[in-house]
Amino acid sequence: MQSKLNHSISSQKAIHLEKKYGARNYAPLEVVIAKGEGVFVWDPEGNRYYDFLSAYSAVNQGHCNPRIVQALKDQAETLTLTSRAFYNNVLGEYEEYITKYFGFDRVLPMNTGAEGVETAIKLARKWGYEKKGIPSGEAKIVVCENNFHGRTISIISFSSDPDATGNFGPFTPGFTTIPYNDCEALEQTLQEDPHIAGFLVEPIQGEAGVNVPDDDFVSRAAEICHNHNVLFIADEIQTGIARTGSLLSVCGNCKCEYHCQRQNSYTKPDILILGKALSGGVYPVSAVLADEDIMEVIRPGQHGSTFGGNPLACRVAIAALEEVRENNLAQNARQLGELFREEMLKLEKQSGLIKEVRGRGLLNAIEVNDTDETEIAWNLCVSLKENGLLAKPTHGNIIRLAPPLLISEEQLRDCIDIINQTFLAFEKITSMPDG
Ligand code: IF1
Repeated sequence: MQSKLNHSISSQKAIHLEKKYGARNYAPLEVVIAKGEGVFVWDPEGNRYYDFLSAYSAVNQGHCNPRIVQALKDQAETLTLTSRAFYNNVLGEYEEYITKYFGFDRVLPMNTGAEGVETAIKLARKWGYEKKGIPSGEAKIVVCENNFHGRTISIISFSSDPDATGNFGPFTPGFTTIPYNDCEALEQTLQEDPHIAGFLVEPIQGEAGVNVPDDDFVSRAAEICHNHNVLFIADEIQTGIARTGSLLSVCGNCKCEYHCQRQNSYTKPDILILGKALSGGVYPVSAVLADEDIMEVIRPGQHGSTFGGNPLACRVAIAALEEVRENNLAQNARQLGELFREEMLKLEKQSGLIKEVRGRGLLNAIEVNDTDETEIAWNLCVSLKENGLLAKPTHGNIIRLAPPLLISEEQLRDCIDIINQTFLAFEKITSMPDG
């Protein structure tokens, strides 16, 4: 029997207020979250749900992770923000920690993922002019169709999603688009255009619907970039921090828990962009990592941010990364991800609702046999919610399924049962003559 959460307004009131006073830039599932702990969230009425979105892979370490929250509390009572006009006693410690953790010389700390991507674009362009010798103003960045890298004007300038670009022009020039997972197109583009500074890519496309490329796409793309003196820029904002079963998704299928420098399956990006779970969902923290020969092109006064690298963000990020390592979250994501896809493939054989199951680690998706009009995926998510599991469709008919990485096998099997029962019951109802 659930018990109402104290001091919270009702779900109905919360939805009413958002609809009355908020910009309409989202269309949420009709559920109100008032509390989060680990893999669970609760609504104001005390109903408990498994969170299978994880705030778009920001709470890999679980909601309100105790170690991360404690780090936030301790630092919040000591020093929150100094600006970079002065040194502080935390940033250097964090910079040493994160550069050694991921194996890079230097880090440029920012706040949101989009700021990290913008920073990487500026860094690549400047490197292109000052190191590669691209003529001033001519630098190009190659991106992939169906990319998602954020919502700023420059980033949507290279989006292929009409919802992301419609009536937001004019757009930033200097981007060339190729199909995703197409190394031949990348090779041809880099051969034809000597002014390419970088290739910006998601190792797995999240928003596009968990598009998993060929196993060798990342390593081949990086090699093609290096053959043409082009920077390989990995956007691991959603796929990184253990989400896809290794510390970074560019670690490929290797079996190491953390970094794969010692394994030949690791493709080290020239520029690595992190965000989301870099803070465990407790605070906006993003980071751009690169080695000295690239990062040195940014000099004092040429880039920055008021909150970038603030003491609060640094302490939270150290705790978030410690949680990943000490709880072997990458290994858990890999092992439970294999179990999850195995069970979903069994459901696919039983259910006509499922077109495809795909993913890596605990970043998975079910593509529903659906047309945009029928909204089957949306209605399935409503049924999942009623059965105690929260997920949301992306691009109409794809249900992304991404629980916090500390989920146990017992909890995951509980969720697999919920998904199985929901899909089979839904199919029975909708297949009835008046369904
Ligand atoms: C929304 C999903 C979208 C990202 C990658 C950069 C960013 C994101 C690979 C920007 C952000 C968020 C944004 C949020 C929904 C969610 C998302 F894929 F995760 F589901 F949109 F594609 N690179 N992704 O995934 O980071 O500035 O948001 O911190 O905008 O609706 P941000």
